Amino acid sequence: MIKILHLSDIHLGSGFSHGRVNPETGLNSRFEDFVATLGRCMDRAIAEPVDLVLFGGDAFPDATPLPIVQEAFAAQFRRLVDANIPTVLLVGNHDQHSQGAGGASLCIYRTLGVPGFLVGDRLETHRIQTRGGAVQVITLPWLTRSALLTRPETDGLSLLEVNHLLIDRLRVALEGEIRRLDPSLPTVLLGHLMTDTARFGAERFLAVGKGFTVPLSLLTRPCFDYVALGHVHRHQVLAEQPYVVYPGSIERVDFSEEQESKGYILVELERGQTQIEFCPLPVRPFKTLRANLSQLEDPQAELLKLIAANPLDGAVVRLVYQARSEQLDQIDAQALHQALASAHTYSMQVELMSQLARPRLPEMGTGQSADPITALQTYLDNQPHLSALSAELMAAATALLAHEPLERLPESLSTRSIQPEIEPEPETAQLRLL
Ligand SMILES: [Mn+2]
Repeated sequence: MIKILHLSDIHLGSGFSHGRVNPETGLNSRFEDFVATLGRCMDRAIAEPVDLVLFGGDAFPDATPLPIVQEAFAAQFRRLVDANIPTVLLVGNHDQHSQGAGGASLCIYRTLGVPGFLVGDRLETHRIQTRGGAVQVITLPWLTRSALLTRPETDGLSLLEVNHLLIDRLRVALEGEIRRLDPSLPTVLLGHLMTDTARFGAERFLAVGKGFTVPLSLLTRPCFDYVALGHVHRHQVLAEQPYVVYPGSIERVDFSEEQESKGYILVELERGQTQIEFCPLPVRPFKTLRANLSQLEDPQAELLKLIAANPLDGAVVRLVYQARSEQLDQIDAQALHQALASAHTYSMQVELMSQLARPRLPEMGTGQSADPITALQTYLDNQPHLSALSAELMAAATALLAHEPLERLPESLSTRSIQPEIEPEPETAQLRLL
């Protein structure tokens, strides 16, 4: 049996806006939180001790972290070198350099020849000798289109067709690695990727459009004894035969992770009978307090009651309230600051009711998708002042999408002036303590 600690999505150096300067160290408190939490993962790896540490990618917010951030990361992982624990560092999308190949923030560990450290920046199989025996680890870093396809291959293809082609290429490349595996050894696939069945956290917004989605069926192969994933910040177990697991991020990167438990995975790897355990980390709570004050006589009392009803000690807090503009005089900001003082940091957001914009196109709300023609038709249906032009606009759009050259601009479009309806943007007053 081989004991593994699997952690992912450290994002060291992010979330500074939720911290404050520690006067004793001069450092941002959220940076100190992240370092302490990473330290707890290392403590556990060494105390067990585990035979292998797998890092699932996204060490930093980008490929060029500040030296102090690099140093803190290195100082923690260095402890594994001292404890003779082999470690695989996988390259995530945030670790890649945006231009060309190489240059990922983690490649320095290979360049320096750190004993026992492997960097996974390509699809490759590593055979690693551990105290618990030999293990094979296939590294599958975040793949971009250029890693698998050349420009002429994708010319003229739709995004969907490109994604199908990418998956086909990945399937072939992965098959090549699988055929060279030693079937007598336990095997781990370590991948930084989005699967088609993952429940998204913040990464949905961070990574949109930059990568592609890998079908779970590509990962649930009987040749794997554990599939260690990174990328999605919310911990989840996607399959059990074999286990396919996102440990999630080790710290809350932002408020989208307010409700998520944070932790790492302890794995007991054995051919056909792998066991896993999610180990929660005691991370700083995030707390959103919401109130709609617009119908209330005494908005200040309501806010103070809301704050008092919630334990905020040491939490990163945001107070979001809706109010009418004439109510703002009734709100005593100084008293709110005092009431929120036990929070680690806090911010306040006011949403002014009278100015709240109506949904521009209710038919096109979240979760809806439409082809361009349907979207344009919906837009025109909602713009009465354009109704006279609607037919011509639709015809012109249809021609454009069919790549038919427009002989000339429809006369009405070139001569008439169109007055767009101007909607006020929602007015949001923001107070944020850094
Ligand atoms: Mn990622």
